[in-house]
Amino acid sequence: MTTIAQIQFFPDQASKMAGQVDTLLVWLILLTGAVTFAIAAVMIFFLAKYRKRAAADRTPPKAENLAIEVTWSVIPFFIFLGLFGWGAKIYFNESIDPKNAMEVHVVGKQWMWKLEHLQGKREINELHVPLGQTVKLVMTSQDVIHCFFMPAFRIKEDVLPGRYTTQWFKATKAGTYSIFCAQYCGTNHALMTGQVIVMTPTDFAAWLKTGRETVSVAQRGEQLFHSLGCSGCHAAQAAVRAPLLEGIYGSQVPLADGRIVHADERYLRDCILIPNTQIVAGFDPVMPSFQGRISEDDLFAIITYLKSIGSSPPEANIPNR
Ligand code: HEC
Ligand SMILES: [Cu+2]
Repeated sequence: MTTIAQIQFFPDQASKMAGQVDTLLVWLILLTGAVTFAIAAVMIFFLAKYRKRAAADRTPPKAENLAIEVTWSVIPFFIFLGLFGWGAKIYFNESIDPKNAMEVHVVGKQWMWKLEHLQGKREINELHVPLGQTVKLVMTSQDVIHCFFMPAFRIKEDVLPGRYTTQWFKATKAGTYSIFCAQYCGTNHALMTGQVIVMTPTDFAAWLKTGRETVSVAQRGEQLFHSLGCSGCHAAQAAVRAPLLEGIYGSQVPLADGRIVHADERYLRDCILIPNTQIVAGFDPVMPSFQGRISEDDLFAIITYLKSIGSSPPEANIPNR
């Protein structure tokens, strides 16, 4: 149970980003607070000065003072525009796709978080991560809208059915921090919590080896790629003319309708579930939809496999076993 003494004014700061967000927030509170108090002070002053019984001079002033009016408009304008710029900078920094990140898959469902590391290790309501390593979460929901919220890293992002959303963080302090679902998602929403456990890289490597033996997500994806029949069309020697998928991730794909799209996780997902919405230029729309035939876990695995086959030639892609 949380006691009064444990309630913190600010949650732990477990990343650099957390400090940046807090500094901005403190400045925002100070500035808006200063404006609020200044206006209140002037109001109270005039209330007292011109109260009914006071013998104050009540003739309306004749002069308008342009200089004062311009000053009190322009200075706050630039101050608050500056705050906006500062906030936007942090926001964009949080929104970019991080480089060299360790990826973790997150599936929200009523009422738990299912997480999977690329090595194949799975967790429920717990996320183990190494200290000092950028972690990218690729998230989706199996049912309703959830929201993956980790206050100690000041990040929060909706987790939506039928779509991938991402967020990233880099822990700078070992420890155990809370995970919440921050979007009301039904009866047990309040119980949809978990923990991030930040460990030293060595401890993390040891932790990954615990539990039962797992195949990597990419390997599982490769097996699915064959068992679901994708390779029947997408292999180099296939009878159907379909695009080769080596190096597809991160590339620019020209579509039949003239658009050029960036092949990210979202694009690959849509190609598999709703292929008719984006036909690759120069190919016939013969790919069947796999909607309803593939679980979110398996879809993640196939996409991870497609990402892993990079831009190298196909024969170099036999994963080490
Ligand atoms: C019947 C043959 C066929 C099967 C089976 C098939 N595809 Fe396709 N796929 C195609 C064709 C043809 C295209 C190009 C036209 C289009 O975009 O729909 C395509 C396009 C794609 C694209 C977009 C490629 C690009 O260059 O942007 C991806 C990704 C993809 N398929 C993945 C898969 C996966 C994963 C599976 C298995 C779950 C699969 N396909 C099964 C025929 C097939
Ligand atoms: Cu939820």
